Amino acid sequence: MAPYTITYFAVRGRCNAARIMLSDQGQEWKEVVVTFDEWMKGDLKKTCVFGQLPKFEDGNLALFQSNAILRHLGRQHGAYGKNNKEAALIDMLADGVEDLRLKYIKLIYQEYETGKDAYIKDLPNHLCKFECVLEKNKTGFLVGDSISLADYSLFDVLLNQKVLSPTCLDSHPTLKSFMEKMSARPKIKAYLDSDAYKKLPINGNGKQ
Ligand code: 6SG
Repeated sequence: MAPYTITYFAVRGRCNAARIMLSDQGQEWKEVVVTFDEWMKGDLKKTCVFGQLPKFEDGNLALFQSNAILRHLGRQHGAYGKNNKEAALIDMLADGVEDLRLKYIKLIYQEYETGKDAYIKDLPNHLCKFECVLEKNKTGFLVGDSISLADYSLFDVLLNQKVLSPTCLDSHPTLKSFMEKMSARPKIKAYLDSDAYKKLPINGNGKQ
């Protein structure tokens, strides 16, 4: 058993991409689920570097910040490019995904009722950037010819966009086929079909 522990709320949220990567890489991990009441006591928060979850433990290494966790796993499992130039492009793409993720999180937690229509209307302007990168690279991955942490992160964020707006990929055939190929990877498929995955809501406030 790999020495990995994820401490987080009972949501997919900011751990979904890491969980998908761990599954695809054939890794096991332990989940420590933190309830709202436990979190509100404040004892755990005090021990978190930025006062937030997720916390990820790899043996005696404790990591916070979901994207740092993804990059650590990318380095450990060969999902961070073949060289420094590919790694730089992977960082760039992962940061692009983070921009869309932040916009999505803002919608979900701050302005779902008032902002949803405008968000969906603007979504193609974000999706087309990733569509373009995938079209140019031609390998089915964002960078180089093998899967990277940026692919896992994009896959996760797009799963959420499809729930929010089921038709959003219809005008983006390359993204659609990216999603199909990622979903069909046997270990990802098994994880997405698992009860552990299905029982988790996407977000902490029930909106999606
Ligand atoms: C929330 O924002 O779940 N962490 C969140 N919230 C609690 O006191 N940049 C970093 C990163 O990438 C962002 C971390 C992130 O890792 S994730 C956190 O720690 C805090 O700030 C989204 C999520 N939200 C659910 C939630 C948190 C507080 C209220 C709703 C769970 C449900 C109730 C309590 C805990 Fe809840």
